[in-house]
Amino acid sequence: MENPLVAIIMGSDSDISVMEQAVRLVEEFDIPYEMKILSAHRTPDETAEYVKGLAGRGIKVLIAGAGWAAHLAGVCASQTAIPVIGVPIDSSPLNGMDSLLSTVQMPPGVPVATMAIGKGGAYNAAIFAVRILSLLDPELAGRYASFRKKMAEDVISKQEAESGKQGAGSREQGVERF
Ligand code: C2R
Repeated sequence: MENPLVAIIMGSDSDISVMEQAVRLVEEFDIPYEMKILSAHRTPDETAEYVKGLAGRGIKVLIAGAGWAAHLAGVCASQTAIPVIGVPIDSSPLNGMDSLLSTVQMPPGVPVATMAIGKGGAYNAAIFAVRILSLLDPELAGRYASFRKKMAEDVISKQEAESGKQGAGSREQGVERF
């Protein structure tokens, strides 16, 4: 994709099923992006070189997802001044609590905007990127306003449908989204 504005990276190809939630959302907003597999642990030199080049290439936001001891987002934040959004991935026997703490507990001075664990966090990472990019892009801000309006309308229509069912004994199970 030419002139990407968002970079989405992850520590392993095994993270793709989670991080594709972020990809889906940036695509929905027509934001140019690039996706890479890079590991601060396994490919430290390649990761540092890639991240140092982001700002010069016009990339505005970096989303970094990793599981286990997830140092990827923090290491990236140490190598660039662009905002880094971290997604802790629930790939380890600790179900992502290890990744959450290693992503969120950055030492003062090197922040990572840390999302929820797993698919919902990946989805929110992309929404957070949209919010950042919207600051300087009124057209994108307008589309994001419509997205929020639709989200509210969906909740209201579900509430109306639910109150119509009360006492009727026809309640279906909610749809699992993530
Ligand atoms: P494999 O499935 O490849 O063994 O990876 C990845 O994000 C993945 O969730 C297992 C997990 O290791 C994570 N990983 C990190 C880093 N590199 C890979 N946390 C890193 O640099 O922080």
